[in-house]
Amino acid sequence: MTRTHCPYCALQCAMHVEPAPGGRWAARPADFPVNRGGLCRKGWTAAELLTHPDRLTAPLLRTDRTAELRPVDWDTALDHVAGRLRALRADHGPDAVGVFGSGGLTNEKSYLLGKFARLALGTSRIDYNGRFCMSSAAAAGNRAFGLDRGLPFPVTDLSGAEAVLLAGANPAETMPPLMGHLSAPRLIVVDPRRTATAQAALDAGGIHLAPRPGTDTALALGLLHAARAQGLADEDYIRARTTGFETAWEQAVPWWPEHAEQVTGVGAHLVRDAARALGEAARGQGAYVLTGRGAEQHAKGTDTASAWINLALALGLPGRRGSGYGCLTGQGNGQGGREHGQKADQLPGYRKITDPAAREHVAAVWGVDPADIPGPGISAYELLEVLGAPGGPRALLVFGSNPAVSVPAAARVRDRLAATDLLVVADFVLSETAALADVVLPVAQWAEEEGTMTNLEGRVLRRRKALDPPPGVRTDLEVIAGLAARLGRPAREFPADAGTVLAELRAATAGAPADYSGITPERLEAGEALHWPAPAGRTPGGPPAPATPRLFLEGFAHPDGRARFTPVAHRPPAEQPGEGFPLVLTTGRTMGHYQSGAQTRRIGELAEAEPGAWVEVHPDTAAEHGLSARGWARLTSRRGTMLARVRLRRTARRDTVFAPFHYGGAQTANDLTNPALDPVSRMPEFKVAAVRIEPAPPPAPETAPHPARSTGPTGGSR
Ligand SMILES: Nc1nc2c(c(=O)[nH]1)N[C@H]1C(S)=C(S)[C@@H](COP(=O)(O)OP(=O)(O)OC[C@H]3O[C@@H](n4cnc5c(=O)[nH]c(N)nc54)[C@H](O)[C@@H]3O)O[C@H]1N2
Ligand SMILES: Nc1nc2c(c(=O)[nH]1)N[C@H]1C(S)=C(S)[C@@H](COP(=O)(O)OP(=O)(O)OC[C@H]3O[C@@H](n4cnc5c(=O)[nH]c(N)nc54)[C@H](O)[C@@H]3O)O[C@H]1N2
Ligand code: SF4
Ligand SMILES: [Mo]
Repeated sequence: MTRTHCPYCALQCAMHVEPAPGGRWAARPADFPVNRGGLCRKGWTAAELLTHPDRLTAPLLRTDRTAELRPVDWDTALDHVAGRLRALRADHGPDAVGVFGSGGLTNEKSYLLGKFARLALGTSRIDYNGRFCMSSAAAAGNRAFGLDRGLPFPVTDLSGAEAVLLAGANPAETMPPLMGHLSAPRLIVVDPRRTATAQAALDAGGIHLAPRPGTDTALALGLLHAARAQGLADEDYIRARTTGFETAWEQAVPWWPEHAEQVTGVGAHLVRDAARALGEAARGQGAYVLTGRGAEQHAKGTDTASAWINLALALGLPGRRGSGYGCLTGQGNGQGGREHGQKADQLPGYRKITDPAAREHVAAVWGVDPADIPGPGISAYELLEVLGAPGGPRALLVFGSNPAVSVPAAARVRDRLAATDLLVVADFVLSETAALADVVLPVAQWAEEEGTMTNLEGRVLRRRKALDPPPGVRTDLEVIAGLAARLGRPAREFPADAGTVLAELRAATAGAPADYSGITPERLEAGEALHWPAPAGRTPGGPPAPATPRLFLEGFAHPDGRARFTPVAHRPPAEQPGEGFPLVLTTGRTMGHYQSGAQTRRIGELAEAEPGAWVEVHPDTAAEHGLSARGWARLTSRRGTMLARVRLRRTARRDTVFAPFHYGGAQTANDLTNPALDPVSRMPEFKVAAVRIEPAPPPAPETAPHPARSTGPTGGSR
């Protein structure tokens, strides 16, 4: 029995992995303050994929895109990749190669991948799927507090609060064990849909605000207006701990609740009630404002996150014990993944790639000249959009993402992936993206490797190896090391051992905002609560310097120690419903599937419970468009179409439909979504697209999202 953490979301529930009958493995919940012995359905079934027949166990290669992928040995695969990369670089320069990483990768992998891109490939073109996830909240957090750590406090703090406002988060489905910490007497859920979370709030006497998608900025301005009008702004805190309130307030002045109602559709009385509940809690037992992807995944996501932060600041929440603002990070290592250099503009430890002192520090650790480190690259969608285009990368290496399903305007992006000269995907199954690749590299899964993950509260955790990977499979670190060696880098620069990489990561982040230098294997092994910054060194004559479970209690990370209000104005979504596209499509998650579904669609119990895409529609809207309950519908936006089964919901907004993005083939919600990008974070507008909907015949079997279509030699059908 090995204690480790779940492979999926940022809660990183603790689990034991142990052998089960028939050569299989099982996951059982373990005690840990975050999950308190609970797991969601995905966690319980996570071990099933370890021995799944779809598991890839040999590299796959084709030298011609019209040919089938064929199994080859590792030397053949890696030699081929390195040879092609060298040739493309020689012909088109180092930026002809792009790298696409993931917030699912361990800290060690994120770090080594960033170093690999900059040193072994010499490319600036690296970015990752966290751009689609955390970037707006991270940008807003940096702006307000001078530092971005999703939750600047442990989740257990939430239990003591009197009110918690969740803006665009549905943890009852996306992080079920978190609900155990959301026992505040006043839970306020902001979501266009009556989600399981919104229902839980209502059942417990809380409030559900259901704005039109894309109008959170107006709603947050309305709440700020209502809170101050009711005398609930914390004027002392504003004076002592912040700057910029007056200009931010000017933006809120016109947003009396009746005005906010016109834009958001949320009744003015509810806006006042919610403002009062939150403001009174702030003066009582404490209050929290938490944002999720519903508020952030917009072409104005950074400003919207700022609007929610402004509300929290006006009520005096951040940097106070028992109150606060936080963003609920999503992927398993969504936090650590955004700190260690796979983001286009970043070096390890949250250092800026444009900062000469940062470049110098990291170059010294890497043993290179600062001038050898390329400058900033371009953001995830922009990187994918120019693949194979003049000046764009001609090759792409993908580690831990399935963009063919998960990026906006996905059909267009699949064309770009097909336009590359070389597509290399490291994965443990033949994802939709791997199926398009020239080379697929089969890698080890979570329970087969060592490493560290940083959960949503900034706590660094050990991922432990419970079993050996199947023969023929390598770890991501071994793959990176193997390629670097073939590109002429000395072996010591790219160690494949996670412990060695962590030691280097600690040195590279020493003194940085996300300082991991005190995160030693011994302290991790002892189960110490290591929330970064965790600087090396000892307290005088005593134990190691403490880590930082709670940030900002003494002051914010700006030089003057004050938090910044950001003046934000409401602006409409990039695309409005209108002629030919009368409805708003918003997208997100359902309990039983994870992200692009590459993993969870292969797990029997989950696939049976949620076999295909569905669309949530109000019965009146369904009648108006000729749809019947459980019948199939075709949704069409300016970018593409999808098929989904109709689910009628009386609680839905009449102007909005919702579909999960967990399916591929003809059921790909992202074929419809809008790649309009936020000007600061470069986050796409996943949460608002104008669509029409009509009845449709069921999808043809070959376009159904394969639960487990076996392709390649190692596949098998279930
Ligand atoms: N089951 C499951 N759990 C997961 C994941 C998964 O794929 N499946 N993924 C993990 C990851 S990476 C992430 S990022 C998190 C995401 O976790 P959440 O943020 O909770 O997930 P979403 O479903 O994307 O979005 C939350 C809600 O936003 C609402 N919403 C849509 N538009 C708007 C809007 O304009 N304003 C507001 N206020 N709300 C809006 C949607 O109706 C949805 O219910 O979940 C993590 N956990
Ligand atoms: N419409 C819509 N689209 C969205 C969103 C939305 O709300 N709506 N949310 C966005 C968000 S928040 C996110 S985070 C993205 C996520 O979307 P993706 O980036 O596609 O994430 P996953 O589906 O988790 O893809 C992970 C892939 O990598 C593999 N994998 C998992 N772990 C590892 C590993 O350690 N190493 C390697 N080499 N491979 C691994 C898995 O098998 C899988 O094929 O989707 C975004 N897309
Ligand atoms: S809530 Fe997240 S970490 Fe916990 S078991 Fe479910 S998927 Fe895993
Ligand atoms: Mo995410």
